[in-house]
Amino acid sequence: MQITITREYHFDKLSARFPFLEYLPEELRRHSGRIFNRDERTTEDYQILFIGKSGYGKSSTINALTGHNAMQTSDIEACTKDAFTVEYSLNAQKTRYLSFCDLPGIAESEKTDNEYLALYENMLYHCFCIVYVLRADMRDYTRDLALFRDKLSPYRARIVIAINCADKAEPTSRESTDLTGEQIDNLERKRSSVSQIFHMPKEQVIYYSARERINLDALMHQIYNRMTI
Ligand SMILES: Nc1nc2c(ncn2[C@@H]2O[C@H](COP(=O)(O)OP(=O)(O)OP(=O)(O)O)[C@@H](O)[C@H]2O)c(=O)[nH]1
Ligand SMILES: [Mg+2]
Repeated sequence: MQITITREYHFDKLSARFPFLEYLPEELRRHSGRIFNRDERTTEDYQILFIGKSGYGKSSTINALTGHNAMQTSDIEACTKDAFTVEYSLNAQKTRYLSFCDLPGIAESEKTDNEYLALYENMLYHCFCIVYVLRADMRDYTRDLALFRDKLSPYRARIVIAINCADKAEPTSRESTDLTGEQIDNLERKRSSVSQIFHMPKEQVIYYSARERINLDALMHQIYNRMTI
């Protein structure tokens, strides 16, 4: 499996969307990134990995955060089969990059899981943040908990548990795309229960909707916090 760079932009494009990221390039200077060979250059990459079950919205989340439909998504079948990135150059010399890395989903089949988990392991070690995607309308965490136990436990401080599909939280409303007070109450309860079940601090659990562009600031803010610990 290889990493394909789908899009490349200057970091200004991202900080225009999320102004609180302004000092991220400076703060990341304290750390060395992953050495990456691209074309004839060697660069330092600061990688954010998106992990979770197939169809939970990893690719949609990268599209929502970056504001570009760079990643393919699918309503029907397992979609992402390789590692794909959207990258932001952090300096004028283009030697340092912030990278949003989309990975294939787990729990599609045992065969693909074995293949993908080997890929994850290789990438986890070097990454700066793991966005672990769950869904607001799902509550079977068996596979996710096994992955946390077997592969992710050394990286807990770097993880954001991202509860996607907040628009599908009950009671759903057809009238508006804004969340109702009752939905927000239920999403807050979900945050607390996920935080307990996964033994993660509540601040590292965020709900949002990639489709309806709800709460993306909170998600990006928590990614920023995890990258700069
Ligand atoms: N209602 C709702 N649907 C969403 C949201 N985010 C993603 N989806 C839908 O969920 C489906 C799967 O999304 P993808 O982004 O392809 O999921 P993925 O996790 O990348 O899937 P794999 O590549 O197979 O691992 C698509 O039909 C999306 O439109 C959301 O916030 N709300
Ligand atoms: Mg995908």
